[in-house]
Amino acid sequence: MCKADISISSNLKLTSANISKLALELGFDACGVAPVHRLDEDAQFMDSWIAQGLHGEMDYLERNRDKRYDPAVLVPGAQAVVVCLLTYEHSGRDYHRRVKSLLYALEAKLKETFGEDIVSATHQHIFCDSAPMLERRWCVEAGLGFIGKNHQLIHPELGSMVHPGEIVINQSPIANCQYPIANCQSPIANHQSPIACSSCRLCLDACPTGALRNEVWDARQCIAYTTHHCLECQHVCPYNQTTPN
Ligand code: B12
Ligand code: SF4
Ligand code: SF4
Repeated sequence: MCKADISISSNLKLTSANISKLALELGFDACGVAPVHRLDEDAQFMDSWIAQGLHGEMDYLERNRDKRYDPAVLVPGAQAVVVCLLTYEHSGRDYHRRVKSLLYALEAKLKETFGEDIVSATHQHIFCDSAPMLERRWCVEAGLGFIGKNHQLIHPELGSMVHPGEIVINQSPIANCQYPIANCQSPIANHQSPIACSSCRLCLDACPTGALRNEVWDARQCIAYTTHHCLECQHVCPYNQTTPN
């Protein structure tokens, strides 16, 4: 199906704003869309991070790096990444299940509205946590926030207590949203944005192991590496003070 067919089958144009609207109607707390490209800078950073052994025993981070750095390798024909956020409050403990069920509902809506060809018929294209995707980086690309000194994706209004999930789509939306999807350069779209955290260092001081104070990020020093249960660097963050903990 070509783009002309898509506009005939639905009154809605395939725009990032319309995709976001459908996502919010289904219950997501935020949504943005980013054009697919290889994440060259992140790839360089992560290759050197892994070469230093800072990922510890998380062997899966070593594998599938070609896919991890480029969604078009992960999903052939990929054009854009639809990134959705669900707050901890709305996702509950079993966040993988909740985020994925909403993503499947969104996929159904996208197909109904824009045509079946919007997603790959042959490759998995719905992800939350488990896939080789640099999820936090795609959140930034989609204009959903910045990466703070605590390494978390921070949405300026929702804070960092959000779980991202993605649908990789095989059509390219027309850019018409607040943050243009073509190379989103919103002021918050930088990794480790100094503007966003400024001189704040609350999370660095609150981290019980000192992991965040080190010059290099060693995942093995993070309590979550072994127990998956530490929120200190998020509880103290001013961006989380208006959202329920
Ligand atoms: C491996 C992993 C972990 C590991 C390692 C953590 C880490 N920082 O990587 C461990 C088990 C420790 C962990 C802990 C947690 N995790 Co975790 N984790 C992941 C996973 C599966 C992969 C992350 C990854 O690729 N790491 C590799 C390193 C190199 O990436 P990075 O440090 O994030 O840096 C990236 C960018 O910031 C950028 N970058 C950083 N520095 C620099 C410097 C330069 C110069 C450049 C160019 C780029 C750059 O490059 C990197 C690649 O994009 C993702 C899911 C996914 N598929 O993305 C979830 C994920 C990141 N985790 C998540 C969560 C919720 C947590 C915890 C809060 C869980 C908990 N309650 O304890 C903690 C938080 C710890 C912390 N402060 O980061 C969420 C994050 C949500 C958010 N708001 O950011 C994710 C997205 C899962 C999800 N879908 O909900 N996690
Ligand atoms: S140990 Fe806790 S406070 Fe420190 S980086 Fe890990 S999750 Fe954050
Ligand atoms: S606590 Fe301060 S330094 Fe840490 S992520 Fe939040 S704003 Fe940034």
